[in-house]
Amino acid sequence: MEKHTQKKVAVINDLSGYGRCSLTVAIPILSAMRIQCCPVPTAILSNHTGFPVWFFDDYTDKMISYTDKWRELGLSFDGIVTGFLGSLEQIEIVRGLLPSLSTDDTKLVVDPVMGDHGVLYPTYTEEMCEEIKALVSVADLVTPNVTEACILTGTPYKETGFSRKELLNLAVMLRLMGAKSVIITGAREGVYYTNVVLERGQNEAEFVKMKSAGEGRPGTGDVFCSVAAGAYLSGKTPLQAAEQAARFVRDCIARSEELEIPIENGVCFEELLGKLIKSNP
Ligand code: PXL
Repeated sequence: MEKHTQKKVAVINDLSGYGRCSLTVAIPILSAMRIQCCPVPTAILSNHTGFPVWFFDDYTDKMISYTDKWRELGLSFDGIVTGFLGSLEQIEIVRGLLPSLSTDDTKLVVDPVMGDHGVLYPTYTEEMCEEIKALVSVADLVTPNVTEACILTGTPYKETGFSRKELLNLAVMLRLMGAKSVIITGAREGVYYTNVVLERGQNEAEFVKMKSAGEGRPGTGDVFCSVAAGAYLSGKTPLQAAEQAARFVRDCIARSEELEIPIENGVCFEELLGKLIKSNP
């Protein structure tokens, strides 16, 4: 028996070599939060799909053999975090993998990475949107942005102007689909970004409001999900997790503006990893 209290998390997400998203964000952030991060790659890309061109190598047909070895080794995880999934079949495979990576205490965090600003990512299809609902239905915590929450619940998207009641309804619908706790990220309210938190068993949502520190950037959803998942898996409540994640994303955007990082390069979260280390002693 190993004498440690460190948490161990399997992160099912893509490896995009350039642009700061998915695994290149999750691994350093979870590590800084003192969590052992074990990646399961879903695809390998040269860079994220917000650039005009990219190389995309789908990893679907390797994922079962890859995780079979973990099963043979008897590995299980305190948490499983899923992010960008590259094909319909892959979503089915991920659903099938969950039991072999889990114990009764494993928490599943699903970031249904599908799109932003009302538009699906180029590799995402309508069929995949349907299939991801099945993954959402078994999640302990889901972290969609407003676009993803709208797609999942069949709600017409608008860039801004959702009322608090409409945001609560979106979260309630996601919980009715089966997700235990819900954080909807990045609803625009004037110069603020509001995150909607509906915790397990609660009827009222909490709203975590942060003043925008600059333009939205790719990968901020991945940064948010990684910090929120790290906090949640360390025993914080979804509300505390959302507060820590929202603050961190805001600070990352502010620093990226200061350093004049091009928008498509995401946020320079590396500059702020020290904060995460200090906040999780
Ligand atoms: O940040 C979400 C994301 C994840 N993975 C890939 C992406 C994107 C967004 O563009 O392209 C490959």
